[in-house]
Amino acid sequence: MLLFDKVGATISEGISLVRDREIRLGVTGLSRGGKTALITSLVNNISAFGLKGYEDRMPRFPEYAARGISYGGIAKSRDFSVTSFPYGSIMKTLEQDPPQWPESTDGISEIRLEIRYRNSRWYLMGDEDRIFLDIWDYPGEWLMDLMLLDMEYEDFSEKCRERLRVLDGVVSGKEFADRAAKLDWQGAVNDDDLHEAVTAYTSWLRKCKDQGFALLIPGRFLLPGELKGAPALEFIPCPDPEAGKNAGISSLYAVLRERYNYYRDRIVRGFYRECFSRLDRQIVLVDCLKALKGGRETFYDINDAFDTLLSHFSYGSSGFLSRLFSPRIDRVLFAASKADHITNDQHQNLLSLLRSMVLGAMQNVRSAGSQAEFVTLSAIRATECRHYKKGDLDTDILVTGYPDDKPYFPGSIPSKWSREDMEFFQKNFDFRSLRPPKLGADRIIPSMNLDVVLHYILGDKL
Ligand SMILES: Nc1nc2c(ncn2[C@@H]2O[C@H](COP(=O)(O)OP(=O)(O)O)[C@@H](O)[C@H]2O)c(=O)[nH]1
Ligand SMILES: [Mg+2]
Repeated sequence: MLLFDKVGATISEGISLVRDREIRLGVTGLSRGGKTALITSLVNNISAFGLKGYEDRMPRFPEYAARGISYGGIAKSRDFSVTSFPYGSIMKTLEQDPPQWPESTDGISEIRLEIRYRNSRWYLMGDEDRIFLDIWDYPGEWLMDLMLLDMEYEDFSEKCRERLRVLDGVVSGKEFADRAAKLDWQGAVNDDDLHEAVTAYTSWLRKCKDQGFALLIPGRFLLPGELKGAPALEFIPCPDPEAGKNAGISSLYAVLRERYNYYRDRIVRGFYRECFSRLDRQIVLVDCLKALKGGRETFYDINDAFDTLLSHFSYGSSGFLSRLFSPRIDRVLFAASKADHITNDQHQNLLSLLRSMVLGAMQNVRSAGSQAEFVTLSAIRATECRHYKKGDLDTDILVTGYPDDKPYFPGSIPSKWSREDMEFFQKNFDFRSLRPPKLGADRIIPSMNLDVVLHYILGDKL
């Protein structure tokens, strides 16, 4: 009997190996876009898998009931060099009285969950199988850096000059330009002067980011993670296209080119190899409301950023990255995050807007043979939408779980970009900073469309 059990185990293990047993899911988006909130909510909701009555929360995840899914716990990470996603401490802040939103973090983190389910294959019928969902949180800002893999220092400098020119009307780059022009590019490095120029460049990037711009390089200047203060970040683009011509090997120009190369080859490529190239699926969070608030430039910048960003998801045989590694993302989900800021009647518009923002990027994904879908999402839902009818007034309104918050109608969302709609939105939309919801006795985080996300990410693998 023992022997039989053993053989049985080996056989089913053997078969399992052939099948997908792990899904590596990347969650990305620009900082403050809602990544931490989404991962927290995913972990929280998945840990409720198998609880009585939970299927009522998953109407659009039919595999949930069909496969008898349950939660197997947080599994050991396979990569000990990566920070664990701090689920426990985030739950503590959410369960405080009053609840707090989790603090913002940067850098990569990972959490691996075990999910159990009943097998549907005839030869395994009734057996319980398991799949690991390995979730990776990484900043979208780092993703922008992937374009550097293809660039020499000269190309990088050229690209930055172009960005400085294009954005100049919105965020002046004069401070940086002045400091960079004062440096002696053919002479030896003066660390203090260089540092001031780096600081000026970083502060320009930061201001652009505050305006909602997304295509900002190098990404680590904004979110350095463990590289804070490291010499690898002490470089800047060269403002003068001719400066490299007569630069000797110990000149400032040569030193910065070398630092740039280090950044590209070690840091960016390292991120690509360790994290990005191993993902199977990807959720891209887009904070459309923030883009709308930012106005025309921001809106188009995010469009461009997604084109650039998503060109790295498309690994058709001609993609330059496919020559280097073998990425395998087969599904991308674009999610308009924080959708609890709008009423139900506006979701269709938000979805159309999201589509219009990532249209170019989408075509890349699809032509590479991957699938892409769109969804509106609230990971940690702070409001509920109710219908209000009194006299002539007939409208959807939002209510929060806090008695001192008055119900309100935030306003409507344009379904696509137009100057008039955008101006109307900026003037009239009531964008409140919402307090996080108080969790009930079941400690399950309320959300919106999380079942759609889970179906898309997990459904076909069960
Ligand atoms: N109302 C609401 N706010 C959210 C939601 N998700 C994120 N937020 C807000 O956005 C902020 C940034 O989210 P976070 O997950 O930390 O972003 P990250 O930087 O991408 O990890 C949070 O502190 C919340 O204020 C959501 O589903 N609903
Ligand atoms: Mg975060």
